[in-house]
Amino acid sequence: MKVKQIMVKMPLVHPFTTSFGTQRDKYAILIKISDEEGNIGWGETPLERQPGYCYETTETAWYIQKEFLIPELLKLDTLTGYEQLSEPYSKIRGHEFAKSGIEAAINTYVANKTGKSLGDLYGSVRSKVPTGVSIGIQPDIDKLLTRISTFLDQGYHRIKIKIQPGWDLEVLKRIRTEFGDIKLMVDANSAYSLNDVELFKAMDRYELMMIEQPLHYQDVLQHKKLQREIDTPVCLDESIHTVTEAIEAIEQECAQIINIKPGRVGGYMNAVEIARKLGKNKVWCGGMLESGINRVHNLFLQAREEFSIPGDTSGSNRYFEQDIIAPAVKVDDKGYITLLHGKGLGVEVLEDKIEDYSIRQQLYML
Ligand code: OSB
Ligand code: MG
Repeated sequence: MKVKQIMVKMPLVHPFTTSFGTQRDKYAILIKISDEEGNIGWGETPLERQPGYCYETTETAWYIQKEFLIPELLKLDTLTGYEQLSEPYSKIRGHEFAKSGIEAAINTYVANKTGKSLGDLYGSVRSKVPTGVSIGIQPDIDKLLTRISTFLDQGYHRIKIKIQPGWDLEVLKRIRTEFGDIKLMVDANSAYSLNDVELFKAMDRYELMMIEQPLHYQDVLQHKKLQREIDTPVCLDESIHTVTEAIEAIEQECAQIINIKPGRVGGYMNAVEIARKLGKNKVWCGGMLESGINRVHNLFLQAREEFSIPGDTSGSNRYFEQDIIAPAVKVDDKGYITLLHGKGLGVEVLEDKIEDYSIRQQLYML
């Protein structure tokens, strides 16, 4: 068995600004597993260069995979599933995104080898999924309104805008005036505190689907205090890293909804478990500006029945001039993405395009 780590840098067609910074390129680690019989599997660890969204970065994940995760994988004689690694990986604390890239590659490898679609592994039941778009902070409100209008014209089912102090109530007022009762939500990426309760109360009038991660990235309990004060559902993103944390946050009424990012919760099987345990209307699938590889994984996850809320998985062209899969992910004019239930990923991985984006590669074998 061979394992390849590939660091890619993919230029974004539009800069993506959140309360923690601006990204102009998508960095990710691609993982390719291959064996002597020619079976292969692709996965991705989508992260950033800076520890802005979370403490993991592309470099910490590269290191954790190289030093700890890949050596354990190479010890296996035959690879049959990620559960073979749960014991050794449980001794490596945190680093969920690093683990999830390996997991995604193993899932694709196992699907390919057994002639199944990834959808069979993830329990997909739908052939197409409704989708939304996450729009970063723009230089001014008019630019934001233009962008929203473009995405609505393209069919997207719901609009998520990033907010931060000074870019919140006034922006929402303008959006409601311009676009009426579109499906709308906000993501604060932890830019506020409990001192801002009045501001969130004032947000209730805009009938948002939810407010994502308003408070500190490590906090859960203060979100409960906020949720008690407002009608709009609170959704947690940054604060949730495990299946248990997701279940507890909902049970303890700290939030009403969890944004499941498979990478943030240690992989797709954990994501499936959270969805199974919480059920419909409590979960949806977020994104990390993934390349086509994990974009397809995310789509198969969302084809499960629990994912009734449109996710952040937009079409490839919303992020990249040229994606690394063919066909690229496409949103139809009704805002749906149709899944391709072939073997494994169900799409072709364009290795020549990956070479164009590659900035570093390392091959491992015993
Ligand atoms: O908070 O959901 C987030 C992108 C990078 C880091 C954090 C977040 C996001 C997004 C974009 O909102 C989701 C996507 O389009 O993939
Ligand atoms: Mg978020």
